[in-house]
Parts: sequence; C-alpha cells; structure tokens
Amino acid sequence: MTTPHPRLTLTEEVREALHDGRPVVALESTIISHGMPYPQNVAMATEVEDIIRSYGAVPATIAVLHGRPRIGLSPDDLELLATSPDVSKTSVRDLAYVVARGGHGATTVASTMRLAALAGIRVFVTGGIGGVHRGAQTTFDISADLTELATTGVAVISAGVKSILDIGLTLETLETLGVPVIGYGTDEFPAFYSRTSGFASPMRADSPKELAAIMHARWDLGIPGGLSIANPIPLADEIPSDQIDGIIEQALAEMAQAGIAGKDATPYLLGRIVELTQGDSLRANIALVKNNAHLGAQVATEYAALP
Ligand code: PSU
Ligand code: MN
Repeated sequence: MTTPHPRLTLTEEVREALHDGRPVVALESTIISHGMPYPQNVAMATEVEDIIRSYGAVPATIAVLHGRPRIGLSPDDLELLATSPDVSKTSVRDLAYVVARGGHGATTVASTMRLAALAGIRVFVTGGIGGVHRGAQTTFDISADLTELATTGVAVISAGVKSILDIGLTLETLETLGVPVIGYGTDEFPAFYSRTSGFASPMRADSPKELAAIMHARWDLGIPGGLSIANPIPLADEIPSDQIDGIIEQALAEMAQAGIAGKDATPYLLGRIVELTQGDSLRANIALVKNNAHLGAQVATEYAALP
C-alpha cells in the first residue's frame, strides 16, 4: 500500500487496515443524509458499521466534510450527516465543487466508488444503486452510478434496483457499459424492496469466495470498472411487488405533478414511499442494507485473502 492520496483524510483504523492488507468495506453517505429520515438514518449507519466490524473487517463510511474527502467517519461525523441541512447530495459531477468551496457533501454510489478507489478500497456496500429512470427516453435521467461502474474498479453490493427506475433499461445499460451484474444466490435480478423483478440476473454466484474470484479475474485481466453484486432482501423483510408497485406509481405521479426532477428525484421518491407505506419501506430499506453489510464484509475478507 502506497501513501494515501494527499486530498484524502483516512481514519487511523482504515489507514492501518489498508496498510496491512486487511479487509475494508466502503459505505456511502447520501443514504444517510438524503435517503432516510432522522434518527433511523444514523442508527442504520452505526449498525452497519458494527456488522462489518463483527467480521473483523473495517468500515469506511465516506463523505466530504469541510471540503475534505473523508474515508472513515466518527460518530459525531455520522450525526452531522444525519441532521445537518448543509450537506449537499454529491455525485462525481459535484465533488470538485464541494471540495473547493469547503462544503459538506454526502456522497452517492458514484462518488463513493471514486473516493474508495482513490483510497485503495475494492468493496462497497449500499442499499440500492441509481439507474435509468422511467421516462429517460425524454428526460435523459440516467444516474452517474452507471457510468462510474463502467470505469472505477470497485465491487458494489446492493439489493438491486428499485422500480422507481426502469429495471430493464438499467440492465441493458449496464450490459452496454461492460458491467457484470451478479445475482447472489438467485437467478432473478432483485428489485430492492422485493426479491423478484421479472428480469433474469445476467450472472449468478453463491458464495463470497466466488464473488471475490470474479473480482480478481476481472481486474487481473486488466478490465477496468466495477461489478454490481445484487443481493436480494431477506424473505422476512421483503415487500412483495404487488404491494409496493402501486405506491411507487403514486409517488412517481405526484413527483411529475410537483415538477421535481434531476438530483432531487431519488430523495423525493424515497421519502414519499416511506410516508405512503407508513414506514414499512424504511424498515425494508434498513434490513436490506444490513443484509448487504453481512455479505460485503465476507467478500472483502475473501478478496483480502487472495494471493
Ligand atoms: N437508492 C436508495 N437510496 C439512496 C440512493 C439510491 O434506495 O440513498 C442514493 C444513492 O446514493 C445513489 C443515488 O447513488 O441515490 C442515486 O441518485 P441519482 O439517481 O440522482 O444519481
Ligand atoms: Mn439523475
């Protein structure tokens, strides 16, 4: 491990783990600041870090604070991200702007991947990735998460893509971009709240070891870019698609009515779905992130153990 990039601030715990080649798991912060309400957001962030530590791996939650990209955060940092209105949703487009102005930024999947890669972290756990929005034929709204997966070498563990997005077009775009999409223990691509989506998963793996082997093979072959590992929500926590689909349709219609678009679309929809499900979607969201943390810690451990 070379010296950390001078723009990054790493916690001691993360710096030592990377130096020693021990497993480190990156975590994003948009999910905290703009993906869940307080106080469930900070409770989730803390529990997820604890799950990763329970495997002997080190969590590295990533954000920009006072203009410094931070790899690993303190409990006070998490509280700030969970409560402050001065934290902007920061994708790759926004990173330089937030850094140069000394602001606070909650990083999306795309910018978290970029900063994780800069720090030398190869495994990243989140809830859901962004994708091709419904109606993208006219809005052109395609998340930078997809283009980042095409270029930055980090394995992203999510519970798939929720049906606020066009799942079919998202999978097609990932194929075009050369991104492997691997269902974990499933032949069907999962749809975040639901274990099923009606779309086949292009690839399948059944153990953390297999996943680590695919990561290793890709990068050993000199293929840049990341991998999307899709881990279905546990059965006990799932909201079946026939229950959630109508609510998603309603939230989408209300968003169109309100004229909300662009970077505000995903936070608006997530918040509205929590309201319309009276918190059921939030409970499912927290459960699936924790489930992904269990898998991510094991994948990072297997990957670190490779020769
Ligand atoms: N999906 C969720 N929760 C989230 C997000 C997506 O269930 O918090 C966030 C992630 O940070 C993701 C971002 O990278 O939304 C995508 O936003 P956009 O579509 O504006 O790129
Ligand atoms: Mn967008």
